[in-house]
Amino acid sequence: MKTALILNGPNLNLLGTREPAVYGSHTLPDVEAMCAQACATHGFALDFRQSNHEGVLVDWLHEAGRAQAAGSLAGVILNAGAYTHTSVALHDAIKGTGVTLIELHISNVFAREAFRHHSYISPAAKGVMCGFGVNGYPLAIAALASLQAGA
Ligand code: CA2
Repeated sequence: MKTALILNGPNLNLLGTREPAVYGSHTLPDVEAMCAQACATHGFALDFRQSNHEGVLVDWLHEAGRAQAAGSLAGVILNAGAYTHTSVALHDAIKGTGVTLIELHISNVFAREAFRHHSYISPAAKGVMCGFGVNGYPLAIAALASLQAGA
């Protein structure tokens, strides 16, 4: 069974505590439970992580690249939070490892402030999903399953 690695960036540990109009009222543990359900449906093992530190996310992407090369990882779903809009290091880590990655955002970043319209992740991602609330997480897992199936 291959693993789906779900990485969450800065401040996503605050999910459900503030800004419910933008991000909804589910907490990150709620999201992890939704992902566990979706992974069970699609035959993936789940590895779900969050960090507020850019370098930790870079290290996790390197680990993911090695795991995918070894055949144990299906791919990564990354909600890089605000690092989406700032991080050349995350862009380079995705490109450098060649890992299959789906970029995910809870909110529709294109309907928000202009500084959220540019992503350093998108050019290195296989696909991008945003604006579906936390339901985007299980939807991205389904997308990863369709990529695995060659669809
Ligand atoms: O919509 C998304 O998922 C974002 O990646 C969330 C980031 C934001 O910087 C991106 O532009 C879009 C922010 C995550 C912070 O989440 C919070 C949740 C609740 C309370 C405070 C922050």
